[in-house]
Amino acid sequence: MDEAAIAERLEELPGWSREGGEIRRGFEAPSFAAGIELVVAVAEAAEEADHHPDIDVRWTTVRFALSTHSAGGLTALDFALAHRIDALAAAHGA
Ligand code: H2B
Repeated sequence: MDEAAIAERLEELPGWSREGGEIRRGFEAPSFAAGIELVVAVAEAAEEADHHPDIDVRWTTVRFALSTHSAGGLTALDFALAHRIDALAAAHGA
C-alpha cells in the first residue's frame, strides 16, 4: 500500500495515528471489566478475519496496534479491522 493510499485511509479513521509501519488507537473504557470485554470482542473479530492486533491493557486504557506482519507493513486488512474496532469500542462505551 503506497503512502498516498495510507494517508487517504487514515483520513477515514479519526483517532488512529500512524507510527512507522503500524496504525494505533487508544480507547478509554468505562471500567476495567468493560475494557476486557472490548478486548474479547476484538479478539473474536480478529479470529473471524484471521488478522490479529497487538493489544495493550492498562487498567481502563486499551490500545490497539495494527500491521500486517506477512506484508511487513500496512494493508487493507489493517484498515478494515480498525473500522471494526471503532464500532466495537463505541458499542462498549469506549
Ligand atoms: N495478523 C496480522 N496482523 N498479520 C499477519 O500477517 C497475520 C495475522 N497473519 N494473523 C495470519 C494471522 C497468518 O499467520 C495466518 C496463517 O493466516
